[in-house]
Amino acid sequence: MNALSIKARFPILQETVDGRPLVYLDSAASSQKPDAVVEAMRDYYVHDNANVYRGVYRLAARSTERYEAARARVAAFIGALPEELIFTRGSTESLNLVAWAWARQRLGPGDEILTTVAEHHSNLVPWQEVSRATGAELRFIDLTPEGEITEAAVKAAITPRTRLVAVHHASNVLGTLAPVKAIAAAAHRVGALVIVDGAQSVPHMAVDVKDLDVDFLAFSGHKMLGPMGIGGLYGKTALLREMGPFHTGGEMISHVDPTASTFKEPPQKFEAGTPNVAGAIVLAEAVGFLEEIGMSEIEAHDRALGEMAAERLREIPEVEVYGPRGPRTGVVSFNLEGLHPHDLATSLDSENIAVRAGHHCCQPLMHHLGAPSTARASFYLYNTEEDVDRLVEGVLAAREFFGHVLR
Ligand code: C6P
Repeated sequence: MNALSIKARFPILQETVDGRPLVYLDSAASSQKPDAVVEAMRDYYVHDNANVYRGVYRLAARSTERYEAARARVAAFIGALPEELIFTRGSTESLNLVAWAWARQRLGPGDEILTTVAEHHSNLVPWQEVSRATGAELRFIDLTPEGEITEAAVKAAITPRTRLVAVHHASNVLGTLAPVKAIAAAAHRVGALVIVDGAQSVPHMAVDVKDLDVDFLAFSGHKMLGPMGIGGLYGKTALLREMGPFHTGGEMISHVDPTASTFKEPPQKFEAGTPNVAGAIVLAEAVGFLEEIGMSEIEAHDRALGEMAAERLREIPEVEVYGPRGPRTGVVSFNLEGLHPHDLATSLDSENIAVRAGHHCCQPLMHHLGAPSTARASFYLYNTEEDVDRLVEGVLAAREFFGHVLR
């Protein structure tokens, strides 16, 4: 995989500030977009724009066909059937859909929801609210001190009362991977469902929902080269069929009387109102781009850069790198002793290096790690070893500049 030639296909990464190119190390927050994706957006609005399902004219039919073709392509990317993929605004909406349309309808006192303190707030707060509304108890799988989920801890936490297990696939703070397949098997043994937050895995590795045997999987298009405002929820057909709707309104109904309605089959049952047609079509284009490069190549590339950055940063005595050594996605969280991560990120920005700093929407995990906040570098297919060099040089320059504070 030639990251340099891939980088050349991302217009924003060709721009310079003070003659220096941007080193973009915040893909976990949102990825950059290749030319083909930017063009696909324009192409849809120039040639095919019309609302879907509603019109009988040819333009509307074309738009509908492209929307459904996009569904089939994105579904295939995660090993799903088209009818098992609901287009949503992203991971947050997908997780909330399950919280409202499944959990709030099915759970009650005596039931348990199992999750971890390493979840992004989007995969924690909805379950807190479900617990408050239904009386189901929210329980936590023990993490290792470094923030990992082990199979043993999962087995110890699951009880006959567990009805739902909600876990991340890849951590947005540590880049660690959860043993999702084993979690699903353990949950299914007690009749519980598993919802996986795939926001940080689907963009970076081949994810096959059938192989993992998860019941629901949430992901975001904007983290995988697609546009903002589009993402997906995979759900097993039988579950989607028996669930009631989330939002209600146009095009999700089959018949409406003044006082009651019947609903379409999934996925339309869960897509009320005008969907993000352009977003879905452009996301399919992004999926094509990722497939062209190859997900196993992308996974190996991101992991190699993440591990290289972690090792090089660990060599700086004043730097603490969080999380265990070993397999990770291309995400590295770290701190420079004596310096607030916001100051570190601002210093890196002055070198045209973009990293995120803060709690990364994971306050309970920060508490677990004993760090109120961290700086985070996240790598993707367009990053190069030179980007790692620039990051390490930037951290050394910050150490130099703030030396009086650190000493
Ligand atoms: N994490 C980050 O910088 P949305 O915003 O709905 O596309 O994704 C939410 C979300 C859910 N789960 C995980 C594991 C995530 O990482 C995110 C988004 C970004 O880490 C923005 S907070």
